[in-house]
Amino acid sequence: MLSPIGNRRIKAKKDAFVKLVTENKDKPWIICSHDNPDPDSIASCLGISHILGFLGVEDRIVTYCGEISHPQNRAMINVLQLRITKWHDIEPLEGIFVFVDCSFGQKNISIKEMPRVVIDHHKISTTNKDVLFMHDEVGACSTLVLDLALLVTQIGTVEDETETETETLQCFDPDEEGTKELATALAIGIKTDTLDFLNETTTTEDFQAFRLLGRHLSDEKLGRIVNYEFPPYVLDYEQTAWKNKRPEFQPHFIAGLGYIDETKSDCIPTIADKFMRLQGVQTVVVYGVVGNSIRASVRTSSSVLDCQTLCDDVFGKGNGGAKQGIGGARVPFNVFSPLEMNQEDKDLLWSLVKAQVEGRFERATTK
Ligand SMILES: [Mn+2]
Repeated sequence: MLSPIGNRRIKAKKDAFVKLVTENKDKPWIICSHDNPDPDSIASCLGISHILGFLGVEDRIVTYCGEISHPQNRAMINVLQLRITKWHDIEPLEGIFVFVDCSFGQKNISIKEMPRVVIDHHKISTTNKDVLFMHDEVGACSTLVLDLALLVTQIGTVEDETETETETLQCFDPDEEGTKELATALAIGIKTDTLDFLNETTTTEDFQAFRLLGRHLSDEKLGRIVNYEFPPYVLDYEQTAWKNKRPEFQPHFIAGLGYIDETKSDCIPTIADKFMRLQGVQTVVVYGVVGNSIRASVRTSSSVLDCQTLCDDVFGKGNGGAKQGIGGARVPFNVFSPLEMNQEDKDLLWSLVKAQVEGRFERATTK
């Protein structure tokens, strides 16, 4: 048997979780990610589904709202052949809801059902006595889910010709089919949510979990996901960004991409990350108009610029968030929807957006 990671809070709630599942194993279980799932929430949902299956729940579904648009996340789903269904595509379901990598009453989950279980690693402000919270502030939800999978065991029987023996089966079993894929998913969840272990929320438990997973994952599949293929439009937009750059702001970099289709909006963070690697660049803002709002990715490694302040200064307080030099913003146009404008008005709007954003950026970086 593999040793658990040793998170005390997960251990303390394990029995209550197993009891709840066992008592309700004949009901449907609905495992919900936050909106726009990331690798950590996808892997954690998959892990919870695996644990429920081990405990005898047959009817279970993993679901989400929003989009899975980042090419790496799509690669993860394809390479590992994960089954995850859009909330809108499933029949209205009655059953037991589990919220994963998020809690209820938050902006980042559009599913409004009340969960019976919450498993999360973010700060949680809401509580409810009817909800089983499995929570601790570690670097990734995947770390907590792996620990739970290592803690959950069952007595099974093995038969041979002469006798029946009982043995303890562990939910996370490297010899079981599908464990390699689960281990690969959880490893990517930890790797991305901790920003390769550089994020200040990273704990020793995240390292420990990753080390254990490293022994049981598929190297080949991990490689295909880490070095994911990206769609050609990323290069098109990269070219636009390069052409629209404002060299006079060096070492700060800003580029507008114009109007971007919702399904291609992942190119904004992808390009921002790439341009941060440019020699001499300290700050990057890449922005465009997606649907009914301006969307931006903000990055800085500058010792004098604070990423949150930069987001606030350029895009307005309350329209963006940042931590650890990585941020983003979304500024809605409200009733003035570019989607309903003619080309002339759209062109006018874009030049206005560009002048405002870049003017504010100049003031924010030179103050
Ligand atoms: Mn997470």
